Amino acid sequence: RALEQALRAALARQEFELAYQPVFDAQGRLKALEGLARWHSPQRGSVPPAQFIPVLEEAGLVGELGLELMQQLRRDIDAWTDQGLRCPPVALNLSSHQCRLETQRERFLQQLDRLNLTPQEVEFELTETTVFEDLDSPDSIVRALQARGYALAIDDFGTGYSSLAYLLRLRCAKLKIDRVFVDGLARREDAALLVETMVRVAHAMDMRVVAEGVERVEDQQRLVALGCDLYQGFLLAHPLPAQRLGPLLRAGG
Ligand code: G
Ligand code: G
Ligand code: MN
Ligand code: NA
Repeated sequence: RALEQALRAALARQEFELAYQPVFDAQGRLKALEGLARWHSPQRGSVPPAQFIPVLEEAGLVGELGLELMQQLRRDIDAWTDQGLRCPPVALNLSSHQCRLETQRERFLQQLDRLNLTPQEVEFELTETTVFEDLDSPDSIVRALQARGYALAIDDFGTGYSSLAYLLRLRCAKLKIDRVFVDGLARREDAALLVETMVRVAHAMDMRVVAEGVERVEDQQRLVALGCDLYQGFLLAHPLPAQRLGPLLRAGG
């Protein structure tokens, strides 16, 4: 495919960057960042990850992207540090396709070591496809990350068919409630009931709850009332390029 060829070239030319979406607590303090892949192609312009991640996955290249983004993260953290800025932990998304092969898992862990990305600096977001396939493998990347002290978050919670089952198989630090439950929450009693239940379950298992896709003040107010811990969404901040995070990081978290 033409797109696949273009993506191979883009990886070789290091055309991918991370954008960082801030995550805040109810008092508006910066608590985390989510790193999101961005491809600025000279030929195609900005291509959304929803278009290129599946192609990279199919082509067996999403692991390469992951390694590249870790390097990008190291550079960005170093640049912030040089400017006297301190950043909260940055969460990277982990795709099931990037840890299928033992060689991929080894390269992933080696890259973390080589770049000296510590658990204070980086966390990982997993979806249930990632978790279940991986946990069945004898040298699971997810277990290896946990053993090394990296915080894990369950992403897009509530949208898969087996979300509750994996709470039993893996202890994570954070649970990220998918935006389908957050959108219009203030006017939807059914959604509010589900969010309330998810918060109760998460807290009982000693997890912090992150609401994703917060777009309205009234929805956030409802989330606060329901006991969510952290908030992420266009209402609060869009994903930003590293150079534009300065003022936020200076304000401190
Ligand atoms: O970045 P949004 O802005 O469009 O991201 C769309 C989707 O792509 C999300 O589901 C997100 O988890 C996924 N995504 C973004 N960046 C990465 C990445 O670096 N690795 C993986 N595996 N998925 C990513
Ligand atoms: O699947 P994941 O949770 O990693 O997806 C993150 C995606 O959600 C990114 O594409 C990001 O740009 C997008 N996103 C972040 N905040 C909002 C929001 O408030 N509304 C919507 N619709 N998308 C959001
Ligand atoms: Mn995510
Ligand atoms: Na998500």
